[in-house]
Amino acid sequence: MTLTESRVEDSYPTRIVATEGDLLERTDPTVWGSEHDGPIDAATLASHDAKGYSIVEGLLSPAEVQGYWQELVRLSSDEQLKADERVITEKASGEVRSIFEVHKVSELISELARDPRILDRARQILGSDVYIHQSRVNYMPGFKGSGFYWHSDFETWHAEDGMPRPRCVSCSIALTDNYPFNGGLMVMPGSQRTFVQCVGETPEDYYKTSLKEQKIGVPSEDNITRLAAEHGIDQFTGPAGSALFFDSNIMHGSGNNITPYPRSNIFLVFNSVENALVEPFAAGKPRPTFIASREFTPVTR
Ligand code: 6CS
Ligand code: FE
Repeated sequence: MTLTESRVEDSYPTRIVATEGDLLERTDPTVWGSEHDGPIDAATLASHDAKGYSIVEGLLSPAEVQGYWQELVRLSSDEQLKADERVITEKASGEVRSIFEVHKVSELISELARDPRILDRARQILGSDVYIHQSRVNYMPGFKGSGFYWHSDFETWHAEDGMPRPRCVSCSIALTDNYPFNGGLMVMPGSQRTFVQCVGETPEDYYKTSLKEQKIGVPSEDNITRLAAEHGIDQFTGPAGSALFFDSNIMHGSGNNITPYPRSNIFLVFNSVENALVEPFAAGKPRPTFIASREFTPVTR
């Protein structure tokens, strides 16, 4: 087998050795399915295609939110789990920041990942069967919750996990009220159509620091400024139970949370089974499977 046969084409080169990264046009659709393929109506699908995100108010009932919130409290107070490598703590306070592969840690959240209100939307947006690429809870505790700098998830998943194309969608479910002032997720609508090359090679075992604070794989301030000028910034706010579906390549970030009000979300990341991971495009070896699953079996109800 020649080298060219074994190498999947890299349409989105990143982690380059250069002084500045270029803005590359995304050569893939944002939405692969049609309004006939699931619960999302034509207008909402068209809006998601344009903006790279869509919101479902009240996806979970107050009673369901209460149940998942109690599950998050149970998980974050499980001392045995705290020693697990899937638990990421806050750099400054040591409080639980995220729990990865949470759909395998919690049966309740595993059921949520198969819930048709979520699964059928992910399938419709991606136009295929899907599997869970990554799941996590972000606690963003009050007073000490630190945010996430501007980034594209796909840039990391392409570079470090070997995700070929941005045929991947995240569903963020608010388990606490998301206000503008308690670290609400900010997105640049329409930015998913631009792939921002990042400068700097991926350090070995980078996930051990990047999940606390990402410094490599983040766009330059000039490129963030260009995208913000072109697309503006929207903020995902809404009552607990709301869900945000967002494209893997949309530029997003969140601020710190110094208010008393936690901003806790469950994230379920669905990748198309047509977009299974290969070798990393810009890292020495793949990240652990609790961050980037390599079980490509479709999620079924
Ligand atoms: O590296 C990752 O996979 C994670 N990092 C961020 C900042 N967002 C996506 C994902 O959870
Ligand atoms: Fe992210």
